Amino acid sequence: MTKNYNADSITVLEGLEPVRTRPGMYIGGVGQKGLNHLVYEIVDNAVDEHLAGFCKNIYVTLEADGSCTVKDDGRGLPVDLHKKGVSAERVIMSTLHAGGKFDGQVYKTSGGLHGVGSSVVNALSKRMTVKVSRDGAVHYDEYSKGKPVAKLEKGLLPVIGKTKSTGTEINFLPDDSIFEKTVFKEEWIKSRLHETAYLNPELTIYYEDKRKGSEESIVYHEPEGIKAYIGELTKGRGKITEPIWFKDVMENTEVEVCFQFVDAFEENLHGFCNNIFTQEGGTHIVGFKSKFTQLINSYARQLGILKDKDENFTGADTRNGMTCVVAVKYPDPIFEGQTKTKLASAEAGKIVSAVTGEKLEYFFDRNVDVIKAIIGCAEKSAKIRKQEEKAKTNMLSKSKFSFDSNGKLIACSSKDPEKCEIFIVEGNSAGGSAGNGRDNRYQAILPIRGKILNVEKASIDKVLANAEIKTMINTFGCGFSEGYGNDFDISKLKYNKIILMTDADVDGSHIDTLLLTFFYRFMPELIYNGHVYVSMPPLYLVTPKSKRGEARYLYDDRELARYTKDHNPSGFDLKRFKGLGEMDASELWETTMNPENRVLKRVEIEDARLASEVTEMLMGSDVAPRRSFIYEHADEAELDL
Ligand code: 28F
Repeated sequence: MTKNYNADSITVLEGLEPVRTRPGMYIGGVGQKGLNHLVYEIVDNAVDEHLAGFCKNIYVTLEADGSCTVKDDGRGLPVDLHKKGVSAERVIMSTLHAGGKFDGQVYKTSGGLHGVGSSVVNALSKRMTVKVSRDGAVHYDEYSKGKPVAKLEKGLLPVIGKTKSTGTEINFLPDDSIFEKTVFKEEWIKSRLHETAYLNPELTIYYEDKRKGSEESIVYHEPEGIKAYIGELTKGRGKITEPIWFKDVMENTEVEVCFQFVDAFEENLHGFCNNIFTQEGGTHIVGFKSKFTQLINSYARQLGILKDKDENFTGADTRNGMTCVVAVKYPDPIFEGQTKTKLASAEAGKIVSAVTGEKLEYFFDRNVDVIKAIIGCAEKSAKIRKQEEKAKTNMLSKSKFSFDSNGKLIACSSKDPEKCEIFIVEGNSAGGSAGNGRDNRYQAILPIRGKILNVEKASIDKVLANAEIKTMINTFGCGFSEGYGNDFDISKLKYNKIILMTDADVDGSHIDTLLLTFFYRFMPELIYNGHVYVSMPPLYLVTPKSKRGEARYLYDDRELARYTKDHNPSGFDLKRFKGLGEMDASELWETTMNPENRVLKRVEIEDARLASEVTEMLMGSDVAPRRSFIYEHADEAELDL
């Protein structure tokens, strides 16, 4: 049973000011991602109350006024007097890192970015109201930009009503002086809520969007838990096995795994720790993978499928075609990595490995046909791997794969990777003017002819045979990883920025998409580490008829609309740029390449799972939505100041 918290069990640090001056430190960024993080933060607290065993329902509402309301039916935040002489609720909401100490039983969804708590959301909200139902009364508090507004009576919250229920309700309106975008992106929020429901089978989450034009309400309740999640992830694929599921608790750590083999040439493995999607993996994933590989190899030998002289299947062989969720509930986890989503707690890995061994041996001993089907997948993938290794070695050995860029690269003079940037330019004409307009000390140009290969479906030897792909691999210098060998080494990357500079039309966005798919599939770390950018050439040039005014470049239709609102249409000439080739070298430099005033959008794939769906979508039939997707989901503009 969880120890009963009350006011004096809260350790507090002072002040919310740092959150408003450096919000990126606390929620990762003030773009779309940071905005959505506010919702996750509050929802996570309600989920913690569920994990503690007291909350069954959570209500998430995107209000018509742009605010968000989250409500749960847990015990209700403590409101009694804290030793600081004010209500515990106010201490929790208005000081950083306020929170209970970990007593081992409570699985907090906190750790790194995740556990900053509701006080950060409060600091970054223009308005926040808190209603706590407990002890028969509804207690009310209100804040503006983190500063308390409601008057306390002898340190206690005003009571605004009577109630028989218990729970916490928080409404917050993001502060538009901090966030550039204050419109929540519902697909990310819905995906996260659905994922949370899969991970917590006894929880029901009621989602409602009341905003004009996107009204909808959905109930997320997945009593089948991650078995249903696997069913969702393998929808429409040819099934090789049924979902295989097991769950156990060992040393106060809950391990739950579900996987299924499908007839596809890919591995799809998601890890979670205390409901946090561990995008960068960690010990729980390593523990599962190593045990699974060991088991498949030992069964393959026991069944005489692998002979003594045969080498073992590699890990990747045994997981080819596997879609899997590994979810652990581990008290006081340690997270590491670029986005604090890599579980570092070694103990967790050991426990996952032990539970996996015990449960799968029990299952495979009683389902020989299933283990045989799984081994069959491993055999198929080992055969293809060996063929590809052969193809790759003779490809590498042939001088064709020499380390030049087939003479197409317009190199820069500096060799300092930190300073150098490379523009991938569509077509030779634009390449020409980019070559003349650039700063040749730090800016290299790689013109690519027409469409590059669609790597989404192609096999590795076809990919390596493609001239454009080969040129890029050679030019970047960091190799690539195609899933088996990991020959990618980001420390060898020769450029700090890889900038896609294509026409702002359908063809250009198709090229962007093909390039992004190539990077995502073969050099994902380039994206994770923020090296990939999309340039934003101007769409229009407005030249006032009267000599007094000066010509101006406009970068999108919104700027044009604003310009035409402030200037009468007959007073200026409007030129629409159809492609980069229409700009001469100095225009291209001034508007799109000069770090002083260019606008670059950093490509950042927040969630590998969604990204792979996105790559599917991006590789779909119609091209149009691609450019909008790339710009809509890229992070805020990287202004080189
Ligand atoms: C709308 C978002 O935040 N729900 C929450 C609780 C309940 C307790 C609690 C929360 C004490 C010191 C950590 C109540 N009674 N929904 C929410 N429900 N926090 S947040 O306690 C805070 C702890 O800091 C609670 C007894 N124990 C805990």
